[in-house]
Amino acid sequence: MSITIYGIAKSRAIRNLWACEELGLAYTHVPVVYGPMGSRKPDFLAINPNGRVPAADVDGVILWESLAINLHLARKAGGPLAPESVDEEGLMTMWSMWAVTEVEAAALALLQHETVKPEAERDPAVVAKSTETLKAPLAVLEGHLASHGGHLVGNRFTIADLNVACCVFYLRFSGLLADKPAIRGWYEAAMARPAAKKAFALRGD
Ligand SMILES: N[C@@H](CCC(=O)N[C@@H](CS)C(=O)NCC(=O)O)C(=O)O
Repeated sequence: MSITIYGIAKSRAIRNLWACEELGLAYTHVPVVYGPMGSRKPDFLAINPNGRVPAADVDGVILWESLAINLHLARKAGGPLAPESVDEEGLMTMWSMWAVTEVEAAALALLQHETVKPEAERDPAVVAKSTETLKAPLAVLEGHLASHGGHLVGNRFTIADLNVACCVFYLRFSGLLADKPAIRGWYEAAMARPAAKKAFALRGD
C-alpha cells in the first residue's frame, strides 16, 4: 500500500499515524501545519478543500476525516483491527461516528476551558455545559465496556477502540473519568500499546 498522511502529529493526524503503526503499514508523513502556512495553502486545499488536517492519500485515493481514514486503512490492511464481517464493520462505523457526534466537541471544549487556554480566557459556563453534555455518552461507554469484556467490538482491540480512544484522549486531564473504571482501564491499555507510544512520541510532548 502507498500511504501519505498529511498533518502535524499534534493535530488529529495523530489518529492516522497511530492506526498506521498498529496496522504495520509503511507511510510517508507530511507534517502540514494549520492555517495560511499549511492547511489553507492552495496546494493543500487541492488535497483537502476543507483546509483542515489530516488528509491522506491511500493508493491514490484522497481521503479526509480522520476517523473515516482509519476505518478505510483498517479495511484495506485487514488483520485483527479490521472488521471480520459486515456486521462488525457496521458496529465499528457506529462507534466512530458516535465518538465524533456525542463526545469529541464537548471533550475538546472541556480541554480548552479547563487546561489549554490562559486562565483569563477560560469560561466556567463552557466547562459546566460540556460536563453536562458528556454525562450521558460517558455512561453509555462505561456500561458497554464493562459488559463487553473491555472492548467495543468483537472482544478484541480494533480500529473502533482506537478511534474512540482518540476522542477520549481530550479528557485525559479532566476528572470526568474518575468514576468510570471501565473507561479508564480501556483507555490506559490502548495508550500503553507499543504502536500508540510510537505514534504519540511524534507529538513531542
Ligand atoms: N472532522 C475533522 C476535523 C479536522 C480538523 O478540524 N482539524 C484541525 C486540526 S486537529 C484543523 O485542521 N484545524 C485548522 C482549521 O480549522 O483551520 C477530522 O476529524 O479530520
